[in-house]
Amino acid sequence: MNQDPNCIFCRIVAGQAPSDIVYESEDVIAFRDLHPVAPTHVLLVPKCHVTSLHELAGRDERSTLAAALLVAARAVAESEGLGNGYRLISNVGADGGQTVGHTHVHLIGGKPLSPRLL
Ligand code: DGP
Repeated sequence: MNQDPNCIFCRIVAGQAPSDIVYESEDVIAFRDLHPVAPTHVLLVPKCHVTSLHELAGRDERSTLAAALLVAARAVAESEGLGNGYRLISNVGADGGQTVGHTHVHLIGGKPLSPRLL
């Protein structure tokens, strides 16, 4: 599996950095964000190092990893009791506000969120 030893999320995947893991499958890991913005704030992360969702969509011809991220989102939403709904966000690149260069989707919920994104 493609891994980058300098990437903090690769280090979490490898068990070399601490994290609060809430879900794991063959291809995806999910752990609580270090700086939560809502009662539930979980990061859904492919185990292999791909820099962004844009990059992943270009490589993942059968959408296997993209689908695995959505399956993970559903599982985490269920286990976190988010029956009233939640939000998925993926920041892509510098203008998208991405600060960690390893694909991740934020799952945010546990309170009513504004319909306004910005
Ligand atoms: P983004 O801006 O979309 O790239 O979000 C990156 C998120 O990753 C940000 O909300 C904080 C979180 N984060 C950064 N470093 C760590 C870490 O070492 N552990 C955990 N759990 N979260 C981290």
